[in-house]
Amino acid sequence: QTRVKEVSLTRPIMYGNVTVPLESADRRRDTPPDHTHKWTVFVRDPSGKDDLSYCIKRVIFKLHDTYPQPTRVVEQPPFELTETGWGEFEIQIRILFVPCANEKQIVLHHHLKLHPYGPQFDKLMAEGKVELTSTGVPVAQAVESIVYDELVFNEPTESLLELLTTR
Ligand code: SLL
Repeated sequence: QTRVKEVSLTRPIMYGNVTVPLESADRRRDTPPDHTHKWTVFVRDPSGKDDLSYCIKRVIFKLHDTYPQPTRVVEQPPFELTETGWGEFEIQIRILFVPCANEKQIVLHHHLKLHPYGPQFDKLMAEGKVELTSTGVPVAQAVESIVYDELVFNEPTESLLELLTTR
């Protein structure tokens, strides 16, 4: 495929996870009893309006080895995966592009966040907005860790240029 010289294209993406406490209604018969949270890891268009399948062919999420079949392949949008668990760990996110892009796959690393902590949480605590259990532990709440990023394509193929500029 012909590459277009001296052109560099960027495609904004967002990736990360959202987490909620695992409610009893969400437990399935095979959910391990020590699981406390339900989370979704994703790669998506930042605006939420577009789906990325015109340039992304597949996303492979590699989970912690404590999970059965830790390599999870998502072949179509939405490129996301929902699981339950008890612990935080690093998720490897491998992005493969459509063949006509002729681009190397890229690997992102995302630290799965389950627990509330950090400046935002400290502020809520200071303002007395966090409900505590009788033992002084914060009542589990929705948590997220999301990153905005840009895919950069240097000297894209003509097809990729067309794909990215006609949207
Ligand atoms: C650690 N960071 O250092 C932790 C590992 C592993 C989390 C966290 C569930 C696994 C399952 C799960 O939440 N694993 O029961 O399928 O040890």
